[in-house]
Amino acid sequence: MEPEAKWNGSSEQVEFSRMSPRSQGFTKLPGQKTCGKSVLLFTFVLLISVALWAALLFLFLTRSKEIAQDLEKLQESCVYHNDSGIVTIIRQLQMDQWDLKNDVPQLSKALNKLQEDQTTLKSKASQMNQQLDRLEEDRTAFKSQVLNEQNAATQAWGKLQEEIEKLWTEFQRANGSICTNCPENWQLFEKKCYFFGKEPKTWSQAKFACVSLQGRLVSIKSKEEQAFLTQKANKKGSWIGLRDLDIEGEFVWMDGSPLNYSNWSPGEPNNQGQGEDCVAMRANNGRWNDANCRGQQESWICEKLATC
Ligand code: MMA
Ligand code: CA
Repeated sequence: MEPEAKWNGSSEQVEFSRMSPRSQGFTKLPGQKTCGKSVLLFTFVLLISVALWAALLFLFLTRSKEIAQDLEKLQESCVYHNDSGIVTIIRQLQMDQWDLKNDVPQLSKALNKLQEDQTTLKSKASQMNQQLDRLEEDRTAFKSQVLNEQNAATQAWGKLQEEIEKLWTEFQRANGSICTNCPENWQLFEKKCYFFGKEPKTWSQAKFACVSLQGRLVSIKSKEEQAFLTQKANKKGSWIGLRDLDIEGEFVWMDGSPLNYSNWSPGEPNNQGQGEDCVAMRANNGRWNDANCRGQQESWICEKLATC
């Protein structure tokens, strides 16, 4: 910068630029003095620029040497760093990879073993399932066998009781201690005779009809007697001798005995409409229902003791 400023700002330069166009150029220089000055100036400028160029070259060379040294150092440091850091990591990774490679056969062996175990367990599970199914079948079969045997035993026991009853009745009859005579149109069951009304009546009408036949509306004391009456009623709704006239819900037989055996229809007695105090056997199955005493039933059943 400095040499340039000197060059531009010099008095010779100013003077040179003030010269007329005719006086410019060496050949037409007006005097010896002016030519000498210019040569001096030119030489001086040349020297200065050579010096400057030399300085610049020197600076450039020095700087590039420094840069080269720096680069070398940097390279060395990189290499050094590579060795101690990245290379170590790479080595570690390689070792890990090696270890893993070593582990692979063991792992695949273990996997195979596990697969075998799984297969074995699966087959064992299916065997156990089969066994369980068989056991379940056996249990069901055994249960139904037990139930069958139980039913058979109950039936046998019932039959045996019937047989004993019959034998006992026969024995009493033979002995003369049991009466088996019933009037015409009355039917004998054990010690009693039964009459089955042929026309519809209210409960009171039925009661009087029985009395007029020297009997009373039937009292049922056992399931055997009930079975006999259900069968003989022949699918007709029939009044029986049971009512709760005095105390609601307290049913009493016409013979004055309490209600021990009963054969109510499901949901009965329900005293429907608060007006059901008399009991009838249902037509379809003979089971009992409390009904309105003033309503009619197709039939009614009287009883009396058999005579000798
Ligand atoms: C009838 C009547 C009742 C009996 C009910 C059962 C609707 O009334 O027979 O005495 O309890 O049926 O549903
Ligand atoms: Ca009822």
